[in-house]
Amino acid sequence: MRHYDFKDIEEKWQKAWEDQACFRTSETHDGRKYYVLEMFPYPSGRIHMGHVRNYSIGDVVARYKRMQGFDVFHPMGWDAFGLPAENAAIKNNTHPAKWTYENIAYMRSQLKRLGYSYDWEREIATCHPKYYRFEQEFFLKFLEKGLAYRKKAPVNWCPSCHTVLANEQVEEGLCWRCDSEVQQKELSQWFLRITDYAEELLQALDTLTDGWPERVLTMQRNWIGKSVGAEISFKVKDLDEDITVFTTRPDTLFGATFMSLAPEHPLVERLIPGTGQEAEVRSFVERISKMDRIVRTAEDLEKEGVFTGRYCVNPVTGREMPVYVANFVLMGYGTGAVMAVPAHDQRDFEFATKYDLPMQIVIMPREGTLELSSMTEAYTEPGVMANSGKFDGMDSEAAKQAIIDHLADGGLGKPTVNYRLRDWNISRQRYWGAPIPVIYCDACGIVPVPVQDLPVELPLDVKVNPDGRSPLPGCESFVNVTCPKCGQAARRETDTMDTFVESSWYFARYLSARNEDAAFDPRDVEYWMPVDQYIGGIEHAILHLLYSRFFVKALRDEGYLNHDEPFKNLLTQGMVLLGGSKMSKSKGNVVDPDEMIVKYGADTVRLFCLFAAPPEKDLEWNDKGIEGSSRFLSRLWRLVDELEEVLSPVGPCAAANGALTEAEAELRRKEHDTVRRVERDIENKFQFNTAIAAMMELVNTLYATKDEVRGSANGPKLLSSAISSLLVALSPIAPHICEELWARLGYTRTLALEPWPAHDPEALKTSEVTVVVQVNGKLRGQISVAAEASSEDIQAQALNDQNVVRHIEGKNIVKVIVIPGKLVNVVVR
Ligand code: ANZ
Ligand code: ZN
Repeated sequence: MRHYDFKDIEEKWQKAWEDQACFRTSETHDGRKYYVLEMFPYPSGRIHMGHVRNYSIGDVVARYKRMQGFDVFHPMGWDAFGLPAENAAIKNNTHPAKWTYENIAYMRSQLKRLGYSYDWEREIATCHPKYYRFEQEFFLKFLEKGLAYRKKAPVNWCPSCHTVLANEQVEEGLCWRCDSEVQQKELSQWFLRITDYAEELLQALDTLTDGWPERVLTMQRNWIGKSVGAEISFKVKDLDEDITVFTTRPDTLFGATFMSLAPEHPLVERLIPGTGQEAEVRSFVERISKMDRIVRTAEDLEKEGVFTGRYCVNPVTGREMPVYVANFVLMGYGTGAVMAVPAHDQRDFEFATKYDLPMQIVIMPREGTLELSSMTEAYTEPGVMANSGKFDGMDSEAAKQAIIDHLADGGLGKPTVNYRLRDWNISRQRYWGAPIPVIYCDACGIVPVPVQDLPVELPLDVKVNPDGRSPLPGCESFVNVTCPKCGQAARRETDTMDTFVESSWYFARYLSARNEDAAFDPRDVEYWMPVDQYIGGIEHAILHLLYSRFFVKALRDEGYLNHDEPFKNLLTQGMVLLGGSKMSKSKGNVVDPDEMIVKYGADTVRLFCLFAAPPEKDLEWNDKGIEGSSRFLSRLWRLVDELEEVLSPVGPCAAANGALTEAEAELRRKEHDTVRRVERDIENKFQFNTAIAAMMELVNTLYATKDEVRGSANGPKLLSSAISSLLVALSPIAPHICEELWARLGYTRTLALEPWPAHDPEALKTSEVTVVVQVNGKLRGQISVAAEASSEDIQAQALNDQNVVRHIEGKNIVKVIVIPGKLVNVVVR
């Protein structure tokens, strides 16, 4: 009896795979390619259980697809720039680079200890100049094309991180990292014009419906936020000014009774002089501009405003409309002006009620009527046009277009589409990021760094400031340069790029990870892209996945890539919970993967992660569960140990010769059925948990039949075949123990390189059994059915039996009782 010494076994096979370069990517580009990718980790220091789960899922997919004959690409790398490195450097008095590279080294060793089948030759770290050099090149291309631009903009400023945050990094008004309240500030920033791609990003989601979770598609659609409507102009009375609004409801134009402007609207200052309202308006504007944008868009915000003292004119009714400044109108959306229709818009209704402004009903419900005196809220549904001149009686949906056409004739309106999506602010006032490759020259202005001067290397000989401010502006050797255009003294940009830029193209860089001349080799791109299966957390449903989609399209248009979407299929795995909540340091409910590997071995940890829940569901960590997984592997170990002397390398799903006894047939049937089920469950949305359950059943059958079978003529071969099939099928999940037992069966070729066995449908057939059929308790027939037939099949066959048919003819079947394998009783009246 040999002991299951998982530590030695796991080390031994990890080394064997490495020595044999088992997972090296093929360079021949002549197979059926399959690119499986897990979201790369931030090198925070140690991997956590969420990583283990994510990467275990990916590894099973990679190993399984290899066995299925696919040419698999399975790389790993590090999302290595970012704030935590700087914070850690301040705290531990070290350098962000040192901290990052040490973390990478440790985490790489952790991943290796888990036995993941990565091609480590393709490893990338985004903080390496050989990586971000190409990112700087893309930036220069984008700049040339106008896809990157600089503008002064109100930005989200986190006072504690000393940096600007993207909209996506602000969660309910708080910094996503440190939960500080985010402030608004005006700064010159670099932007990527993702809005140029808004329509394509939206439309192309329809091409992903088969491969992406519906939930993620919906989140992206909402984030892009397309609104179809119109822009309509209103003349300001007594001034030579127009107010243009964006509306999704041109059908309500006859009911527009006042106008609401955003406090930041540039017209405000031009409207108020001489009205006597100046002071009141200015103090309101000042107060509201300081308020948080998120708070201002909340539905339950108390609507507030002030009259500007001016009126504009409704272009269809000629009615004068008082112009207000209102807190709920935002400058960043539409035109920053809203035609207020209190009868049909809830915010306008609340506002009009508060300030006693006129209302006018212009849409009637299709059934019944509306009355102003009894309205307690706006009527926002479509209906029939009323009080709208020649449009009266028309369906309001049809009237939208009719009114736009009517306005267009007079040049007062035009159809418009608005998107909620904003351009992507990529400027960060942080040190540990990729430098933005531009130079500011007093004479020449903004000068791009010539491409032959790339990379603009991030200087490493700096000390991080204890208060977190970037050391770059104070780093003379970095900042002071000569202008590439005129040769005069000039200054470098000291902002670095948002780390989401690095993760927007890393999946393509893996293909040519060591190519120093070009970001991508077209032949690699052509063959390997897009990623066939991407796996990661739902928290990236918007940010990372939308930016990556944008980058692929923008790089395609620059001629770097030749496909439209980066990720064909997406699996968002659930969280790992302990005690019902997400594992986190702050809650103190963390299970450390290292400890688990030491205690149970990598195979058990992997097995548990895959067995405890289907991949997209949350997984509750529990000691009983991992003990159970550990016991299963020990049970498998003992089985092979006990049978070793009768086992030989006959191959999985080996042919059976001659007649089989009942026990032999049962074992063979179970073997083939297990191969079939594992394959089916993996192919069907990666249901590893049910696949594992099937393999556990096979182990039970092996234990139940082994004593009877091992001595028979066919026995040793059948046992060898069944165990071989089991080892092949289990090896993507628990690869080390399977390799070890595989070798003990006498195989000399590495299991990782074995093809997936083909089960024999003939072997699945079982003998027939006889079932008696009663009608109202009296024996009326006998049918012969397959032993594994379902109740439905048995019932259908029973009701078709000639003799049974005679006894139920013309009667009502009240119910049918089926006892599979034995009896059917038909109750009739
Ligand atoms: C008149 C109207 C009548 C409107 C009505 C709605 C209902 P979505 O669908 O989100 O795009 N709006 C336009 N710009 C705005 C801004 N900068 N700040 C706040 N609100 C703004 O919504 C578009 C609608 O939101 C527009 O249609 C406008 O109000 C308002 F019965 O115009 B509507
Ligand atoms: Zn110059």
